[in-house]
Amino acid sequence: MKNTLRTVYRACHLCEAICGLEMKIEGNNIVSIRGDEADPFSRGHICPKGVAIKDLYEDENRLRQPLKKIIGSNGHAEWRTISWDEAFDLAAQKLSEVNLQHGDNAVGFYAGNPSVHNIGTLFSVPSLVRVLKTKNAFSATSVDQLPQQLTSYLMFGHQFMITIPDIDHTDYFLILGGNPVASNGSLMTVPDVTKRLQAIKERGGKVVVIDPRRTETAEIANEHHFIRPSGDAALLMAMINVLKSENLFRISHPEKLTGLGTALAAIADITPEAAAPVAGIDAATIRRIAREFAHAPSAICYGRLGTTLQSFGTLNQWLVQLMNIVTGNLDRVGGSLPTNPIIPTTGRGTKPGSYARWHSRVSKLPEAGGELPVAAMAEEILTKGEGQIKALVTTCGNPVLSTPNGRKMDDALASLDFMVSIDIYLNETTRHADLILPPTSHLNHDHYDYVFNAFAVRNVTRFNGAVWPKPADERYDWEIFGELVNRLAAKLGRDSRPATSTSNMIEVMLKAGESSHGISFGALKEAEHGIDLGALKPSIYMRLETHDGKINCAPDAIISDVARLKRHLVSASPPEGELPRNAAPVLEFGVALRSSAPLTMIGRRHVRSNNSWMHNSHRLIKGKPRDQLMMHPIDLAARGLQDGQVVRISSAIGEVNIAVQATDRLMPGVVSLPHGFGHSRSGTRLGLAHEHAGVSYNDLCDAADIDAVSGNAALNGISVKVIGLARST
Ligand SMILES: Nc1nc2c(c(=O)[nH]1)N[C@H]1C(S)=C(S)[C@@H](COP(=O)(O)OP(=O)(O)OC[C@H]3O[C@@H](n4cnc5c(=O)[nH]c(N)nc54)[C@H](O)[C@@H]3O)O[C@H]1N2
Ligand SMILES: Nc1nc2c(c(=O)[nH]1)N[C@H]1C(S)=C(S)[C@@H](COP(=O)(O)OP(=O)(O)OC[C@H]3O[C@@H](n4cnc5c(=O)[nH]c(N)nc54)[C@H](O)[C@@H]3O)O[C@H]1N2
Ligand code: SF4
Ligand SMILES: [Mo]
Repeated sequence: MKNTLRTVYRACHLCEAICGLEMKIEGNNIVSIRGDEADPFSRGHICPKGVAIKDLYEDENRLRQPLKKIIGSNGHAEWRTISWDEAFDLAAQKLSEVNLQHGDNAVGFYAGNPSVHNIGTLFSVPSLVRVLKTKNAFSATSVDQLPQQLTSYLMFGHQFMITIPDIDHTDYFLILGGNPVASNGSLMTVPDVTKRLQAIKERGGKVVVIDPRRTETAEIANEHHFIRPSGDAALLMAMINVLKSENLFRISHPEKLTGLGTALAAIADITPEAAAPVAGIDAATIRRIAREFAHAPSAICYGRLGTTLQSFGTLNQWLVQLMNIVTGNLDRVGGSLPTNPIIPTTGRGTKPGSYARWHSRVSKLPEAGGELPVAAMAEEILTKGEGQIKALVTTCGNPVLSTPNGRKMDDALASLDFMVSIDIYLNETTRHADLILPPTSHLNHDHYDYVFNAFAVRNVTRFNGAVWPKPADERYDWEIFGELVNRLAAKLGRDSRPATSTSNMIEVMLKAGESSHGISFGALKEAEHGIDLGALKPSIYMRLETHDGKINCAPDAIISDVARLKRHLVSASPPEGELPRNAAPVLEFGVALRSSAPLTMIGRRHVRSNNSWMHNSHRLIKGKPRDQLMMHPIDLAARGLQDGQVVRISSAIGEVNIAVQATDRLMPGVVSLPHGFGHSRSGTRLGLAHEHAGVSYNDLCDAADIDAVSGNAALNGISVKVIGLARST
């Protein structure tokens, strides 16, 4: 029978922008993928990753059946395909054995980033953690937005009360440590961000980017200022003090604030002059930006990964919120305000969060939202004693490449008694597993963006059914979790609930939230391009979930970290006269001229990559290499290095060799390396990625470097030395 060509519409599940896709399908073949012009939110926008969904779907390396590791007589691992029944039996048997022998915390759990793009996984994870009763649950949250969630919990009373930049209505957008033009936005679901940023300028507004690199976003902004890595907290404190001293506070709901006096007192001594050397931005500019921000009819202060994945992540996020609060921009149209999704993520029936209810065994890092920081995971596996992790379940994650000290993580995972990974690839992490359980392709299941509808710059919603039913011998992620949970519950004598399908979950949750928007599941399914529910509306002051219904401007845990920042100010300030206040003159006389001087390393993202797992797509990996160490010509010259030369980067804990790329788009003294590479590790099944291996940023990161309040890893702003190796040809 001849296959007919049909068109299906689907939200892209690869990044937070959730673009609508129009896919032409013929039989089992994807004929074409382009942006869905009729999606009211993404308006036809698409990036190269969306098109590369075809590669991911067709990838011969993508796993479809359970794999069991067998150690051959030569000591080498071989993988054998086994039946689902055998696989579930093995997993339940081994995990329950470890649990019964060593206790509840002996089975650890790690969930990575794609789990939030996939409700089948997202809604299944809690039942697995519940049946395991483990306190050793980790996720990519603590190498990402944990400081943001924790700040929302401590100030607003709910970890998911994340305020979103109202990009379409703002007059002034101050972006610290985010590069949405490359990342397509984060904790700001914003398809087509370039057009929306340009629209701010077209309507006479201003976009100001603060970043150690002149990024793709900085290129289209009105203004960009280099900042020394980790200088944001000092900068923000100084700006708030300028506003206070110049009577520029415009607080909209003073009766809804507690602790503002305490907060301001704690930071009062950080003047623009005190912040300038640490931020690398001169005092006059700090004053000017602060004034412009306050005078703009509406303004947004937004800090993303560059402000969270560093030593002062929680302080930064607290200060971002204070900037918005004191200028009346929190909860203002054109400011920073929460969404009102049709399936609520805050309010009744949701989990407001928690903090420090328990601590990790070895480094005593605090729990947050029921999880421990992943910076503690390797040591919790490697350190003997009661509560040691002996077995691990991972899903949607590649902690070997994405969390600090990948080599130690390798050692830790290799030492486990048993490891099972629910994952679609045999990669740097899952190669350590004894068993891999691959869920069916994303295109084979229904899709709903529970998380990203809640973080979008407009209130939007969209449900798309599966492109194809799943092949009979494959399993949905929720089926895999359901089966594991049931069998574990039976072996451990614990309760479990039957697993439900993705659409059932949505239907049930929608009924619970139906009153607010009046959209039925039927109507949602019908609207295959998604439904626009309008611009964000002020509501946070009515929705606060703190015990007194007010914003806590001075949470104890945060205020007590201000002293650490002040110590940093002293230690990080260069000696008088050595570093000019404005970053630009560093080009001529900067500290970087000393060849032995350490450099500060930060990460970067590229639109053709996504964390560690898309380097196996030929559409994405082709073209110029994108894995080099970027360095300013001044720093290259000081070390006698040349563009393209192979260099050795060494940190306190490791070293890697990689080609260097000259660029003046980086602050002198700062180097930039993307994370997610490092595919030369043996025993993976990633043909193309292996050929474009690169090196892993996180092989250089010490797990002891954390944001003290949240325990989030401080992967940006690490100190490295760079020396030349062979000349390039
Ligand atoms: N140095 C440095 N490190 C970083 C960052 C940085 O900026 N710099 N960024 C951090 C951030 S923000 C994040 S979110 C983390 C990400 O950290 P992780 O989530 O641990 O890593 P990913 O590379 O996203 O790995 C995704 C995994 O999910 C699998 N996968 C993909 N789709 C599916 C699916 O549908 N089902 C299942 N079961 N598996 C799937 C892939 O095969 C891969 O193994 O990395 C962090 N690490
Ligand atoms: N193409 C692509 N898109 C992605 C991803 C991807 O890997 N590739 N990952 C997705 C994920 S999981 C996430 S969480 C988001 C992240 O989305 P973004 O937060 O937009 O991520 P980045 O591009 O890493 O931007 C961080 C910026 O912080 C800067 N920076 C580093 N240190 C500092 C500092 O101390 N201060 C300041 N002010 N800036 C600093 C860096 O130079 C960089 O430009 O992107 C998502 N989208
Ligand atoms: S921007 Fe993100 S959501 Fe849009 S097509 Fe690219 S990867 Fe998919
Ligand atoms: Mo992330």
